[in-house]
Order: sequence, then structure tokens, then C-alpha cells
Amino acid sequence: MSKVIYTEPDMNKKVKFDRGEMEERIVDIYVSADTLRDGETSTKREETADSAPNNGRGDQNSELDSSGKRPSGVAAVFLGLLCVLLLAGIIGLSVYYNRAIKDSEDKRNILSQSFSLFKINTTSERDQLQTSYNNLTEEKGHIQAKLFVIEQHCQEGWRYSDSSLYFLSTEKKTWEESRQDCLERGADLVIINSDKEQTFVFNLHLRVWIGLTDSVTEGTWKWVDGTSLTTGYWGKGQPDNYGQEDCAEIYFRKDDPVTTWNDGKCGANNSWICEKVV
Ligand SMILES: [Ca+2]
Ligand SMILES: [Ca+2]
Ligand SMILES: [Ca+2]
Repeated sequence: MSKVIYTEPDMNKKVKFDRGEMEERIVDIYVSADTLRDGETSTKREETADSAPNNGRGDQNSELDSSGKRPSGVAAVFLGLLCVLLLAGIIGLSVYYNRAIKDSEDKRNILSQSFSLFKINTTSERDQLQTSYNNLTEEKGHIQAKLFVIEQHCQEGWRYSDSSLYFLSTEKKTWEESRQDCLERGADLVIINSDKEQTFVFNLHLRVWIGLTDSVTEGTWKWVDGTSLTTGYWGKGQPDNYGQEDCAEIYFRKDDPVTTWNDGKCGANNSWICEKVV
């Protein structure tokens, strides 16, 4: 007689187990398959010995294929599903990490570009500040030197106004002698460039030589630096060249300081005013 050698797996039962359970099932399936083969061999031996037909358990074993691979097929399906799940997981993780790596590289590139731009801007601003600092330092040096010259000249009796120093003589000399004195002081007879300067010089003293002459060409008045006269502050009726007058002086006392010049004789003795541009 045949024995109960195989238990039909309940396929309607919900398949939900962990890896351990699955491995246990696979072991059970293989055990069942081995048992089936052993049982089938035993059954064949019994049938041969009894030579009697058996429609009971013998029919039940005939529902399996002759090689007994039905349980192994189920295991293969589970293994296949497991492989598919693992493969899907690996693919998903690969996609995730590739995307994460790409995002990380993008952020690193953006940070690198931002840092480079910041570095360029910082370097440019630093250079501009350095240039401004150098300019201010140079300007400070010039101002300090200028203040030193002004202070030194003022201690010697010079007066300062609008970037020029002026020296008023205490003696009286001819126009040429006066100019020579100014040159020896590192200056020259005053050149009047504006109404403001004319007013300043007028208020210093009357009857003073200024650095203007027409001794080279009569009627062509030139300053001691060679420039031509453009704006004159002549008194009424002057210059008249009366008896050959070729040197200019501040002569007339007027309420209006811009009409006080006269052309006088260069050999006369006058005070004079030197000018030194600082
Ligand atoms: Ca001047
Ligand atoms: Ca003249
Ligand atoms: Ca005159």
C-alpha cells in the first residue's frame, strides 16, 4: 500500500513571508519532492509485488508530472519574483544615486562659479581701494609740502592768497631792479590773472611795479612770462606812453580797484610786488 508522501501546498493562502520563511518553504518543497520520488519508487515496488491495481493514492500521485517537478516550479517562480524585485531595487537605487551625484556636482559647480566671481569682485575692489589709497597718500604728500613752503615764506614776510605767495618790497627800485630782486627770491614780478588777484594786489600797496611791459614793442603789452595781456585794469586815459612810458604800475587810488593801472617810466623808483605760485 502507498503512504501519504506528499502534502499539496495551499496555493490560495496569502503569500506573505519573509526571507526566512521563504527559505524554509523552499527546503520543505525539496524535502517533499525527495519524499515523492522515494514514495513513488516504493509504490512501484509494492504494485509489482502485489500485482493488484490501486485506484486510490495511486491516482493522486498521477496528478504530478512524472519527474515530480511541480514543487520546484513554484520555488522557481518565487525565486524569479525575488530576483525581479532585487533587480528593480538595484535599478531604483542606481537611478537615485546617479541623480544625487549629479545634483551634488551641479551645486559644487555653482558654488565654484560663485566663489570665482566673488574672488574677482573682491580683487577688483581691493585694487580700486589700493589705487585710491595711493592717490590720497600722494596728494597728502603734496599738501604737506605745500603747507611747509607757505609756512616758511609767511615767516619771511610773504603773504598767501589763492595758491600764490606775494612779497611786498620795503624798498623802491627801478622796474628792472625790482624784477631782478624777485628772481633772486625764486619768484617774478606779479602777473595779475583775475579781478580777484587785482583787488588783492591793489589792497597791498599803491605805486608798485607789476610784471607788465611794452618795452619790446610799443603798445604791445606782455607779462614777464611772455604771455600777452588779455584783461587790463588801466586807469582813465591810460596807457598814454607819456614821454615813453613802458612799465606798468598800480598808481591810482580809486574806489574801483579794477581801474588803477598806469604806464610809467621804467627808470623811476617804485615799490614792487613779487609773486610765487605754490
Ligand atoms: Ca598771478
Ligand atoms: Ca609804452
Ligand atoms: Ca602813463
